Amino acid sequence: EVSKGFNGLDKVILRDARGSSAEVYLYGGQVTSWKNDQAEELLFLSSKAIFKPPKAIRGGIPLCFPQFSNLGPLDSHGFARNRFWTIDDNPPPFPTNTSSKAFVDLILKPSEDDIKIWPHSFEFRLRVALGPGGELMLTSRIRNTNNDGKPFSFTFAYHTYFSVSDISEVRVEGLETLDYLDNLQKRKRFTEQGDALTFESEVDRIYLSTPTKIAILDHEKKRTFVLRKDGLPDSVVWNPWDKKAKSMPDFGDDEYKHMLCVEAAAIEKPITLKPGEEWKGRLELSTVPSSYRSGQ
Ligand code: TA6
Repeated sequence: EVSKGFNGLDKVILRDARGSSAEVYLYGGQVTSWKNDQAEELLFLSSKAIFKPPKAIRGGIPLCFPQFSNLGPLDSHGFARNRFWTIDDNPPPFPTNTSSKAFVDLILKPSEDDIKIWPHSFEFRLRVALGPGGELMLTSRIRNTNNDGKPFSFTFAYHTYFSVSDISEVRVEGLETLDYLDNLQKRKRFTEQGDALTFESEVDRIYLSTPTKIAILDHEKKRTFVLRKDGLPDSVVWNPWDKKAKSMPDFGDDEYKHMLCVEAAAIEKPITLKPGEEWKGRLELSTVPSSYRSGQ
C-alpha cells in the first residue's frame, strides 16, 4: 500500500504472508527497508539520511543510472535516484519466475530537463518483489525509446547498503582471485589475493567479471546474505571507514561499523542499447543461517 514516509514522501510497503516486508520510496525508486519474518531490518539506512530532494537517500538500495560514480559528465551516480518515480499500473508482461504476490512496479521516464543533461529517451521499469521465502528481488528493465535512431550507453549499479553487526567481523566470499579497480588508487587494476575479503580500513573497489553469487557473512548474527545477480557482471565493495564517514553530513560518524555496500553493477563494459532494445538487470537478496568459519 502507498503511505507517507519521512518528510511526507510517498512510499510503498510490501508485506508477504510470512511476515517479511520491504519499503520503496517513489523518490528515487529507492528501497529503504527489507525485513525478514522476524521483523529484523536487513538493509542499512543512515540515521542521518536526508529525505529531501534533490539529495539522495543515504542507505537502502540507491539506483545508479545512467552513470555509475563519475564515469561520465553527469553528477555522481546519475540522476535516477534523485527523481520521483511513478507506480506503473499496466506494466508489459513481466517475464519473472516468481509467483510473488507482494510486488510493485515503478517507472521513470526522463523529463525535458533530464533530456537536456542526458539527450536520450528511455523507460526504466523497476519491479520490487518479495519472493516466496522472503527474498528481496529487484528487476530493472531499461528500454531505449529514442525516435531519432540513436543508440545510448549507460553504466548501472544497485548500490546496496547491507546492515551488518560489526564490519570488523564480516567476510565477503566469491570475489577471491578476481581483478578489481581500486578507487582509492586512481582506479588502478589489482588482483585480489586468494582469500575472502575482510575489512579493517576504507575499501572502495570495482571487482570485474564477478560470479552470479556473492556471500556476505555476519559473524555476530551468524547470518549470511546471499546476493544473486543477472546482467550485472561487476561488483562494487565500499566501506567509507572513519575519516570519510565523518566527512559525510548524512552519515553518522560510527555508522561505518554497521554497514557494507556490495553493489551488483555493470561498469567496466557500459551497456549499449539501440532504439527499441531493452536491457534487464536482476538482483536477488536472501539470507541463510551461517556458521561463520573465521580464518578459514
Ligand atoms: O560505492 C562506491 C561509491 O562510488 C564510493 O566511491 C562513494 O562515493 C559511494 O559510492 C557513495 O556515493 P554517494 O554519491 O551516494 O555519496
